[in-house]
Amino acid sequence: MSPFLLTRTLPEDATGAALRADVRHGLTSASKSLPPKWFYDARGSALFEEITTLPEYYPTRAEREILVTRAAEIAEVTGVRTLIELGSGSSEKTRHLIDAMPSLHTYVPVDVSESALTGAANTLLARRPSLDVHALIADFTRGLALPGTPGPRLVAFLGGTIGNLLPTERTAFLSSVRDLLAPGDALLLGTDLVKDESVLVSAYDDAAGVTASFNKNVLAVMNRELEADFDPDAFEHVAVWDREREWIEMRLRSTADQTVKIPALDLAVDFAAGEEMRTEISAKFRQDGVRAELAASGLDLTHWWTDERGRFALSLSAP
Ligand code: AVJ
Repeated sequence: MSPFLLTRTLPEDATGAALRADVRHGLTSASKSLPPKWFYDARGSALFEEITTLPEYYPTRAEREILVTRAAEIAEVTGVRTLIELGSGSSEKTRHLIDAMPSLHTYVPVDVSESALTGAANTLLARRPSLDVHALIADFTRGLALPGTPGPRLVAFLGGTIGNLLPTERTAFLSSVRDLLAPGDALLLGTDLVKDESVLVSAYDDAAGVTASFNKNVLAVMNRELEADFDPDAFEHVAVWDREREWIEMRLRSTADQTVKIPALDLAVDFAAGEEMRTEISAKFRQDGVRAELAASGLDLTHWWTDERGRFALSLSAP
């Protein structure tokens, strides 16, 4: 058996402290918001997996199509020996990449969820017992310390999750990734593309209401972790396309005047009827914008692949 290592770079209570800080900051601001990372407890992660199977939610299928079609080419042009995957989750799509990478020596999945990491590592090791897996429990938006592994290294950030960051956060994030790369290394980035508003809005407001449940799950997370008393039935799911900034915004709209208590923060938060709190942005991209954002962080776009229907892109860039 090859080694499976699990390294925790987050202190045990880092998550709790970050949640408290984010909720206090987000709910005491003039326009209320919460960062999307708090959707993903066990139920939220399961709801997201369900979203990826919905007819309206095309990004996962479109990205998988590109990975299946291009995996051999990606392996060939990168000659990758270490694959580092940020926000690896279940690593389901990564399987296609790994299967096409005969020279791969080490896989470094990085995620905040320990259970996702061990589950994914077990599945991959069953398929490829000779692979070294060094999983990192880490928040990749807060600077990464990577294990010393053989190059060339490929950092993969899939799913379009970069779209959850604001433009200034994206630049900071891409620059920190750039700083991890040596000559010969590369970044593989998944970005959802700008398209018809109706297609975009449906993807974030599905007929079965799964995305609505996913959105409201952040209320359940605050109820459990902060002893808050949010009533999920007193909020409505909203998904809107911001055509200037080219991002989808998910919000929760209060259906009544109400006051929510958050004892762990010693806080009471007033919501007016109709008031909206932003829970996620999901930016959509164009090739020129991706190229410019990469360049601003010292990365050169070298390859651009889309699915047949041009809905989603994978780009390869190098320092
Ligand atoms: C996992 C961040 C890529 O933004 O499309 C799905 C999350 N939110 N439906 C996205 C999400 C609503 C998803 N990412």
